[in-house]
Amino acid sequence: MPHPRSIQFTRSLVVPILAVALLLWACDSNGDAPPTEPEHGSVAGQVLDLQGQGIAGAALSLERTGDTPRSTTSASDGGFQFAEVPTGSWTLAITPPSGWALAAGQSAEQSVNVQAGATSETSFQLATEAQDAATVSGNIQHDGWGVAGVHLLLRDPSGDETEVTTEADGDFHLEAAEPGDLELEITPPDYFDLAAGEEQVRTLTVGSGESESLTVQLSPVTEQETVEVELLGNLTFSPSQVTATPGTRIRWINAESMAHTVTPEGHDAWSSASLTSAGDTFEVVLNNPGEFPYFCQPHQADEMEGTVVIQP
Ligand SMILES: [Cu+2]
Repeated sequence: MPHPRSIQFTRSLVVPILAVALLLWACDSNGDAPPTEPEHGSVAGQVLDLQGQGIAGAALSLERTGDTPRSTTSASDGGFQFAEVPTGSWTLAITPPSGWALAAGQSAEQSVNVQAGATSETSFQLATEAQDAATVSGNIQHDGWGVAGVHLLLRDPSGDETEVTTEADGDFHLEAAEPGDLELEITPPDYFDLAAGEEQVRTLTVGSGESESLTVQLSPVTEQETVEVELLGNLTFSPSQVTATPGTRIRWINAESMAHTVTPEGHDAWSSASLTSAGDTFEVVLNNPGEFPYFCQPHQADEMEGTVVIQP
C-alpha cells in the first residue's frame, strides 16, 4: 500500500511536468515550427471570339516577381486554368494564336488577385486579325523586252482568283485579298513558250501587306534569227519592209558615215535612236504582233522610212 505522502509527492510533480510539456508544445507549434505552407487559389478563364465561341491555342502566362512563371494554352473550348497559385496579385498575359488579335478595348495583360481557396475567373476576347492584300507583280519578257498578251491568274488560299493580261511592256500587278500560299498561273500567247526552267504554275508565299516581285522568261515557239537593216547614204533603209515573227531581233546598222535616226512613228515599241557614224548599230526585240513604222528624223522630208511587221 503506498504511502499517502508519496502519492501527494507524485501528484505535485506530475502537474508541473505536464504544464511544462504543454508550454513546450505550444512554443513548438508557434515558433520553431517549419514555415507555414502559403495559401493557394486558382485562376480560370476563357478565350472567346466576338460571338462568344472558344478559341483554342492562345498562350497564357501568369507571372509576378519572385515567383516561377506559369504558362498554359487555351483548350478547344477556349478554357484555361492555373491551379495551386499562391495567393496575392499576379499578372495574366495572353498571346493570341495565329490569325487572331485582341478585340478592340482588350489588353494583353490583366491583373489577377488570387485568394485562398477561391478561383479567380477572367476572360479575354479576340477578333480575327485584319489582313491586308498580298501583292504579286513583275515582268514577262523575252530577250529583255516585254511580252504582251500573257495571261496571269492569281489564286489565293480560299480559291479566289484575280487575273490580268500583260501589255507591251510585259509588266503585271496582281493582288490577292487573302495572303498566304498563292498560286500564280502563267499562260503565254500561242507564239511563246515558257523558257526552260520556268514553271507554268508556281506557288508563292506572300504575307499580309507583303509583295513579291518576279521576272518570267519566255522563248519564241519558232526559232529567231536577227534581221539586219542598213541605213544607206542614199537616204533609204534597206530593206525598208521587214516581216518577221514575234521575238525577232531587228538590228539597224549605219552603213556609211552619215548621221541618221531610227525613230518610231506612232508607237513606242522602242525609243528613238541616233546612229551618227559608220558602223553604229541599234537593236530591238519585237515580241508583240503589230505594224511598227519608223523614219529618220534628219531625212524625214526625203521620206527615209521603213516598217517592221510582226506576225505570229
Ligand atoms: Cu537619215
